[in-house]
Amino acid sequence: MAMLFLLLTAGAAATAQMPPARDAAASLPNPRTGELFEREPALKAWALRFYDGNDDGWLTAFEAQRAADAFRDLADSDRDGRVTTTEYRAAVAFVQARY
Ligand SMILES: [Ca+2]
Ligand SMILES: [Ca+2]
Repeated sequence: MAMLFLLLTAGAAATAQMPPARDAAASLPNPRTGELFEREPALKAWALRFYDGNDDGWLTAFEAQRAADAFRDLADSDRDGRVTTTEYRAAVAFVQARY
């Protein structure tokens, strides 16, 4: 539980402090981003709840990219810029438990 709390705290802080666009390349939508959410229903529900900007029940490429960026920040608990399988699983479990 302590790990999950740290994960939440780090993720929330990182999201709050994250500049709108870190760099131009990162802000371009990745066509494969949607796969992250299609593969994991809990993540899709989370993404729709917080990143469906126009509330139409669908994630556009831009909405999905914002959600994926936020998820990566949340999942990357050691802040090394990469999400390992372990970090990914922990973050999915966190999203499932919390949302
Ligand atoms: Ca939408
Ligand atoms: Ca990491």
